[in-house]
Amino acid sequence: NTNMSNSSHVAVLAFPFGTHAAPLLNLVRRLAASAPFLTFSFFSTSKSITSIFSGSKSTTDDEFGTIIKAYTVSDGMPEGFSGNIHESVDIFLKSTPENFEKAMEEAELEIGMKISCLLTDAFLWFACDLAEKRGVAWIPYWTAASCSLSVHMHTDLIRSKVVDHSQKTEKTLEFLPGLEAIHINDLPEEVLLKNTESSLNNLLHNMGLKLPRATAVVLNSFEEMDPSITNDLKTNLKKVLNVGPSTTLLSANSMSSSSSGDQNECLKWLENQNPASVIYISFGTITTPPPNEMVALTEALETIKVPFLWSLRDHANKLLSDGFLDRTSKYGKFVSWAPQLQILAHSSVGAFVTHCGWNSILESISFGVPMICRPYFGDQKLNSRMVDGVWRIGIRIEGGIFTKDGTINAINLVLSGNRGKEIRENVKRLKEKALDAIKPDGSSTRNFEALLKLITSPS
Ligand code: U2F
Repeated sequence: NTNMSNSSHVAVLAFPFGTHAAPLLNLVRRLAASAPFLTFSFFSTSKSITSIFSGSKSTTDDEFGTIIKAYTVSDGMPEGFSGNIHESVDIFLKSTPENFEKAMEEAELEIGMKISCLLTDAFLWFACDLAEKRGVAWIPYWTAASCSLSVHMHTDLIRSKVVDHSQKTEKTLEFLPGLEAIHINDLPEEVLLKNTESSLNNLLHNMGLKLPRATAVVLNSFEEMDPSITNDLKTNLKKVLNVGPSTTLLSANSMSSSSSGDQNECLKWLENQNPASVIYISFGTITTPPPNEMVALTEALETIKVPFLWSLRDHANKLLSDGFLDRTSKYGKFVSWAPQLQILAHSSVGAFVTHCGWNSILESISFGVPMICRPYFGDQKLNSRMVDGVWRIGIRIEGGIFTKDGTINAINLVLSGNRGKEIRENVKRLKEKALDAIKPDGSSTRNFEALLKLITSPS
């Protein structure tokens, strides 16, 4: 119904840190391609917009001409601010929701159309009130896994069960569907902290309380991955729509090595390696392992001389020991940014050493690559327990941190050996389920269509 859709102006509110805004923009691009009469305004900080919109302040879907226009919101940072990410997040959060409200009013004036729906990062729980004030739908997008969403939904219950913090290590979440194998110690640190102890933990707690009021909660996952958690979420939320993995992700298979994303010639390098022989290493966009772990990891690689491709930010190069780059140049390659999708899609890659950020895990599954997990913060320990103990598609590094021997064992175990074989078969099976979910009659496709219906009909 053209008239109906014509009146829809979707405001998209991004969380501008880590890998949150890019998957949200991917989702919006998919929606724009399917609903050419919608208008999308995308709100984020200037830095985030510059990085995800690759230069231009709006993006057009070529086939349909739908425009997604970017609007800048203040990040609250004083001129010349040089704090760390945690400080930046705190300052940004203090500027909300006023910064978003101001930019939304500007967009409405400029476009000449009232906002009819708020599609936001789930972190931005205040959007619940903004939407209710405007009488429009709030549709939050959870950019991580179902397991972490579940523990934030059940934070009060978990806190009531874990009165004595000394129980932390051994106790499991046997009272939560699908999370029976999770240890208290695997939880994001925010779950057990008091709300006053950090603004992120306040945010996550508030989010858990507000989400039941959302029109629908959208997840970057697929139902078949966590059926019990999905069912449990469905009993606590109005609508749960798993729409992943993103199809743009899977089209990486067809990207050519000459594409602009591979200035460092990673793919050319991979061409010269044996099938399933290379260890790909990346710790996402925020984390660098501490110096002692960098030493352990490099010593392990040098001892077994396994071919490796390592995405390592420039500032972390100094953590490598003198001469390491030269000594390993025959079988190792360092780049400051890698075309991760194409790398994981390459047949030479045998395992992914990862910090267990959700995007990395989903990408690894989508290309059937087993994982070696060294989680650092937030949802990562929880994700890694699921990878190792529930989905059985990878292993957690022994003792939780990189040691030379532990790393050698992990690499040998995943690349060869019986457990490695089982892990490889499991991840291939899960990959097939992911592919099924995004087929025309798959669960994620049906959920995506339901989402489309929600945002195209006026509230
Ligand atoms: C936060 O995660 P990160 O940004 O640290 O990590 P990922 O979720 O794994 O996302 C990293 C993305 O960056 C890409 C990679 C992923 O899409 O393909 N990338 C790349 O293209 N080239 C590189 O050299 C390195 C990375 C947070 F820390 C996590 O705990 C959360 O799970 C996550 C999602 O909420 O956000």
